[in-house]
Amino acid sequence: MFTLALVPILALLPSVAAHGFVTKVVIDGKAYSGNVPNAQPSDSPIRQIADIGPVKGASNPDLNCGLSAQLATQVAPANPGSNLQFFWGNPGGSNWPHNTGPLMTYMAACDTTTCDKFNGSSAKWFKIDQIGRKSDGGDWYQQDVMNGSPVAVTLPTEVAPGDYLVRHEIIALHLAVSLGGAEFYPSCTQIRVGGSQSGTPNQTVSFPGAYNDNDPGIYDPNVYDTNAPYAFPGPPVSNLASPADMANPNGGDQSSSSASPATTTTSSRGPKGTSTSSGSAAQPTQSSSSDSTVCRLQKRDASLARRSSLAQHKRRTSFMRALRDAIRHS
Ligand SMILES: *[C@@H]1O[C@H](CO)[C@@H](O)[C@H](O)[C@H]1NC(C)=O
Ligand SMILES: *[C@@H]1O[C@H](CO)[C@@H](O)[C@H](O)[C@H]1NC(C)=O
Ligand SMILES: [Cu+2]
Repeated sequence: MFTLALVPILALLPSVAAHGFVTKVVIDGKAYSGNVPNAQPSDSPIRQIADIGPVKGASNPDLNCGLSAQLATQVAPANPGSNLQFFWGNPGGSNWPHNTGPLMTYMAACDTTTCDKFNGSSAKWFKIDQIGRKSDGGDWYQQDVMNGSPVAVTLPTEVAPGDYLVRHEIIALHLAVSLGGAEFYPSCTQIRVGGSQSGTPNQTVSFPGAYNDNDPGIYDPNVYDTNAPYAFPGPPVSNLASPADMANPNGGDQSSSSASPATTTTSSRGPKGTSTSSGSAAQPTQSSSSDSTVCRLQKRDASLARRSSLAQHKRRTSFMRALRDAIRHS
């Protein structure tokens, strides 16, 4: 009771201690290190950002690829259906500090040039994955990132060959009960897709442009209410997304674009398809910063709320899944 009473106070403290960046991307088992923000860069396919802090504001130009993102020197080989794992952390080696909000991934063709020369501000992005809360409880998948797990994403199996930026993004919503409180953490990785497929996206967006500060999934007074469905910002998941990434088990996406058979390959989905943390028992590894204290308390808060809503939540989720399957297979 004592610690729960502290939550509103701690939430008011500036939490500058620990944000984070993409420390590593693993593509089909091959690891590529990200450059520490603002440090002397070395070769990488991950665009370096200037700071571990968030991008604030949906119309901020840095929403494109992160704070003052620089072109990266490498373009990493990949293929349709490749498995990508995004590792988030801190320059000091500690884990990602937040646990509330969605994880989303976009791609954009680098068009007329190779990706190491392509300015993403003109990129036409399509969404290939989005995950929010887990189907089996109130925790967000972002909790797994806080616990040290990577985010696993499968490239579209039909995507045409060529150079692409992969824009992987965490939106941290722990302060999103206030307008403008959302923290955006986009990161861009340059890849070269092989193969001979011919798929193209049916719909693309720009960054900035795709989000509005008033979007329900960005300004979200109900973000700590596990009963409230979450509305992902941005476009629906593209027609091109891999079937393995269509398994959005939860999150309240109102479209049928995230429909999936319940049997979708969960084993390869890492933090998305498997419950690497069972929720209330796990604790973040950091111990000293006020930021992680806030996160820990909010997590406790969320797991209390979850218990009361779990049964209802499960019923609704399985109903929605069945409905989506029916639509998808009709
Ligand atoms: C892209 O172009 C914008 C506008 O000219 C510029 O501010 C930004 O630094 C460029 N980004 C890269 C990665 O070159
Ligand atoms: C593109 O495809 C997705 C997934 O099937 C769908 O949800 C979306 O509405 C489509 N967009 C357009 C503009 O047709
Ligand atoms: Cu932060």
